Amino acid sequence: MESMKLNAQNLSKFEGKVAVPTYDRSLVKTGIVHVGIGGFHRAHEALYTDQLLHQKGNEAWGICGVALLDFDQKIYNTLKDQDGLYTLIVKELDGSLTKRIIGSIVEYLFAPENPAVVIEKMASLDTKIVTLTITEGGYNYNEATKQFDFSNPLVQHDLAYPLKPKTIFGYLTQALKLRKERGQKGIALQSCDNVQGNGHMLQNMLMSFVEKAAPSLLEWIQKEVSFPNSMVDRITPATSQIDIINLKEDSGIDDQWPVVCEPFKQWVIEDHFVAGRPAWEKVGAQFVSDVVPYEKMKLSLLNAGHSVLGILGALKGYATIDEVVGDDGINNFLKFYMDHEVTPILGDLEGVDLEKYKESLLQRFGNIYIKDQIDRICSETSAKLPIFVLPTVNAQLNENGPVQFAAFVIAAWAIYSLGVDENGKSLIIKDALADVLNKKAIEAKSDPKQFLSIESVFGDLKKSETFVAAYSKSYHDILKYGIEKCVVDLNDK
Ligand code: CS2
Repeated sequence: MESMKLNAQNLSKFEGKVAVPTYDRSLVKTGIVHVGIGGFHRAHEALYTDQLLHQKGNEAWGICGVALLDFDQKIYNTLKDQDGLYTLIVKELDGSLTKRIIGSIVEYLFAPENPAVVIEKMASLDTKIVTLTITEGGYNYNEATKQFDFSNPLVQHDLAYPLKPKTIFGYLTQALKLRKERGQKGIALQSCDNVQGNGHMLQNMLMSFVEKAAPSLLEWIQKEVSFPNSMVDRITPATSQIDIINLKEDSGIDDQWPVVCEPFKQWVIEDHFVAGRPAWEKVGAQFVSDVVPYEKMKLSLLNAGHSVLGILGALKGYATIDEVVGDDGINNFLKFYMDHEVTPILGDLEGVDLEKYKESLLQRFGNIYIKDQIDRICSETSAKLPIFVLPTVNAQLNENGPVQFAAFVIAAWAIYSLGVDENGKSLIIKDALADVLNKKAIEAKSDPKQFLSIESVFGDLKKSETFVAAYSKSYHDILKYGIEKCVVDLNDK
């Protein structure tokens, strides 16, 4: 099929082929500044907002997408080139594709190019919410000290050059400072990351930074700014070249960076927006008074489940999550982990059928059309496990409960961090702590406990004799017998 470049001018030509924004984008104002315009945001918040913009009266809620890191230049360039437009491709369970061009990102900024413009945008009168997807590691929280990590060189930079910040904390501080100086009202800062109590985490980390950077601002923030917690969910694998080519050939859309995702989506939000908010409930978001139990369930079952499949699967040489779900040994291992180690610590969740939830997760993970990359799942594991798995371990240890399966996963991660799978193929470790992980993984070969001594990841877990015993046994067993035999043995116990 003949293809045409995706941009505002060509938009009407795609009508009829796929769903397109039918609202007048030129009337939409930026009410939300969003930082982190990767695939997940574009499959989730930007979609909810696009759906809402189709209903009259919501023109105040367009999104300005901010690329914060140098690394994000490519996505910024693409959005700029395509007037903020992109295609969202939902890979349905039966293999069919539902495509939709999303129009809610009406402005886009590349922060490293011009930090002052981003600060002004966040401080603008029209902006009512700053939302964030800055990843688990973006909160700059140190598991060992349980504090904001001031030793981070980027944080040091922001303290030295406040008007040219590099971290989200530097940006927010400057923007809030301007708002205060101009006598404006506060705004809501909403984290959309996979972090337990993500709003609280954002608040605590920001306040720690402000205490050093601009202490006179603390009181104003306490009074004027809100930090709603939220639970976000939609599996969004990295877009492949094949997705791009198929879109061009099948629908004639020449989109440099479409987003692909699963059909399921969920957004549970605490209704705590000091400057107003979009009526996202009209398009399926749930507003609740306490989101923490939902987050706990999602992080410790879905995200942890991903990490379990990812780490064990990577060692066995699999490339995608659905392949691992097809491996009976690992699949049963995950079920055991969920049932025996996670479920007991979740307690009763009102209105949630946990058994159904776990079943639905296995179905979602097994979607053969998604082809979610193990590489994506295993990237930045050092920031993920402290959120996804360690709270479960700590809760179980407090109750003298079982930690065998979690210990096995961590032992597998120590071996994974050597950078070679069980077939002798190298594994590329994408992790901010890659060097430390590798160094400790090498030391662990003669003394497995060494891996647990990375305090910024494990805190004082190495002090638990129960955990260390289970972990060390798993470590030796995996090296001796391999994942396949070990998971079967564990499942049989
Ligand atoms: C994944 C998440 O990054 C990960 O390890 O578990 O990106 C997951 O796909 C999303 O949180 C799903 O909502």
